[in-house]
Amino acid sequence: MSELVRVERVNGVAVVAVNNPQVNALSAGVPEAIGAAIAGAEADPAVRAIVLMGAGKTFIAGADIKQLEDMAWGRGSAAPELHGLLQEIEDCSKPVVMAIHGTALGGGLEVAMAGHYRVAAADAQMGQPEVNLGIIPGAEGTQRLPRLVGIEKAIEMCVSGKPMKAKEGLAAGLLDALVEGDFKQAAVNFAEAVAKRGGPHPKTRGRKAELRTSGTLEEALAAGRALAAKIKRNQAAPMKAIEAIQAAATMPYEEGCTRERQLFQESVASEQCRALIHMFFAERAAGRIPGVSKDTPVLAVGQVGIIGAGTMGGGIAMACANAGISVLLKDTERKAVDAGMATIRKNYEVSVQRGRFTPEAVAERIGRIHPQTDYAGFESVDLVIEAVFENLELKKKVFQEMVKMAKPGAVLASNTSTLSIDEIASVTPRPESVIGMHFFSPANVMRLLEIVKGKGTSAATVATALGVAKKIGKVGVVVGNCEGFVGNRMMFPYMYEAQFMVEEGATPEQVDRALTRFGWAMGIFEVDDMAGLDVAWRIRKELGHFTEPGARRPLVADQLCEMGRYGQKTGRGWYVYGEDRKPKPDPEVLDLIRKAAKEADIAQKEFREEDIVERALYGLINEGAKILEEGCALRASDIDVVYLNGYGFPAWRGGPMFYADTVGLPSVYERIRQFEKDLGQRWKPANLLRKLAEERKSFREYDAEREG
Ligand code: 3H9
Repeated sequence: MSELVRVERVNGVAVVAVNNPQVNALSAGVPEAIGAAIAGAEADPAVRAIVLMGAGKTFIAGADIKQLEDMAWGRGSAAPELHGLLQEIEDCSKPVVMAIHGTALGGGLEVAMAGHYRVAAADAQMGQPEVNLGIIPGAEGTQRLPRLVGIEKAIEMCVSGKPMKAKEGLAAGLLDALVEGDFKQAAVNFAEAVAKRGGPHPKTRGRKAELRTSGTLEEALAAGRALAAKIKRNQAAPMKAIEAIQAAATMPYEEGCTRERQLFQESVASEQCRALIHMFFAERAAGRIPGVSKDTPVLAVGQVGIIGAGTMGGGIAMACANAGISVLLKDTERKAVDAGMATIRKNYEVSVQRGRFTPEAVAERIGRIHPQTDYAGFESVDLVIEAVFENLELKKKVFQEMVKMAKPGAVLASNTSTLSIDEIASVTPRPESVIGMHFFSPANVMRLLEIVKGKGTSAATVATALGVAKKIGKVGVVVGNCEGFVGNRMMFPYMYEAQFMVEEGATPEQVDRALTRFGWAMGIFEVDDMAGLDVAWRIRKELGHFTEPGARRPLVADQLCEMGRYGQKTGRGWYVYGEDRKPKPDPEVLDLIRKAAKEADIAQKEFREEDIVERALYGLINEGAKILEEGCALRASDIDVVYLNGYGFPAWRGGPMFYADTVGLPSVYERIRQFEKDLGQRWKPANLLRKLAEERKSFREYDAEREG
């Protein structure tokens, strides 16, 4: 018997444990080994029932995504052929009990649904997350799931990709029991009981009654499509999943499976699938840092000190409290701390209203946050995060205090979005402990955490920051200490090109419409209004943008700030905002733009949507290539992770650098050269972009060569 599956006998029950670390994926050989183990147990007269479970920390987490990636890129691999295996399991003459702990995802849940019974540990989760990879369930998940949980729930699970918790799974009909205590023994006990009770044991594919909806099938499908359009805008796979579920409801089982297979094959061959699989591995690659290994010492952070109870400090406190970390939240004055706590309470109230948390869970979280005006207790925390106003002198002063109060070895982090970590570290005697932890607003919601490594930052400090990121549910991306780090540095050329286009004849809403149609969550003018125009204004001054002789400078943004039009918070910015807080075009702003353009003698022209997208995005991509070339980002894929998780770039386009690859770097480079000729020096192409274009390589190939 292959090592991929271990079989043991507990009384009259054969326990088959899938053993393919790290997550028991259905890699080549695993389905065959499961099939052989089941067949062996069925043939063994001493076996009365079979339990299938996962060895290690989880049940089966799905098909091997490396194999799917090969398929998506046409590299010859095929999806695991599970049809035969699932039928054999379901047709087994002895009861097969699927015992789920950890996660049963994708192909893992599909295997589980072929069993006659399913039991799970209380903290187990089950889901069909294939849409997150741009595909649909390909091993009859769209056919068996609705037969267990009904059409509506199946649509919801396959469209959202979100896993279901065990308790909900039991209520929905996906599970037969939750088990407690010794997991394996409990599953064996269950298997012995069903074997004793005798057959016939239920086959999921034979069920019909659950192919139900609360209204008509058409209504359920329409609701599913509306959900897909809302939460997975522009994505093809969720719509295909609904089509496959429709087949389950309207066709005999085998025909439904054939339809599912066709739709699966279509989705796996798509650009969206390649982009989303790229992002799956990009997020995991971001955690691999040269010089940081499993042996690097990491502080197990159980308590955090946060300095500054404003928007950022409060959001960071909530992110930590949500993850069970206790927080000392300090500000200089009682009024400031009280205001911070009031905002935190208000935010949590909204979560309760939306059903995200129970009032008890909120009380527990708030109880973990301790407001204070002094440094009491800071001597025992492992991590201090400074989140005061974005001003270098102020931050230096706070760091001088922090280093005195914190215990030796504690990590000292700054939430700066633009300032130099090396400058900040220079006022402390231990730069090895200083690091940037740049959260994105709202910090309790946004997944991105830019981890800024200064020149003195130690590997242990980086490892601790990455560990905290994971613990609080963020994607940590380690970046270098360049101006604006990765995200904001790239944002500026993107934002300025948008403003220049407006001066040349486009309107803010036209630009925003083009960008949101491309897939961005929001247009850049709307983003600017949300972040506050004063924020970018201050950074422009601080970083000395446009000081080069002859540099073109946007004409309107400063004027809007001087008029007190800071965006949403003042009700006016690039747009005007009413009660509903929705942006509306403001003729006053258009007049201002046209007047400024006339005075500066800027020629006016018509912009097509594709011109807008190209110019804005190529500004972003060219800066990304410069960042990569300077080593400020370790990989092109890290930049993609930053843009997806912090800036609302569409996941199904795979991030800006991946998008550039799909256009082709030679064309991107040629277009940027043309922009340089037409629009000037600021469009000088990055050397790395030129080099890759000349070698006809992609950013993905660049990353792969460097990873070795
Ligand atoms: C599918 O099943 C299609 C079917 O319908 C059948 C079609 C015929 N394959 O995330 P982590 C690796 S589609 C290969 O850090 P965690 C991962 O890259 C699939 N590798 O751990 C990482 O490697 P490394 C549906 C996988 O504890 C390591 O395992 N299933 C796979 O935070 C640890 O991962 C999914 O979409 C895989 N399936 O989270 C599930 N999964 O250390 C995707 C993980 O070298 N996976 N790896 O970087 C997950 O959601 C999380 O990994 C999981 C564990 C929750 C399981």
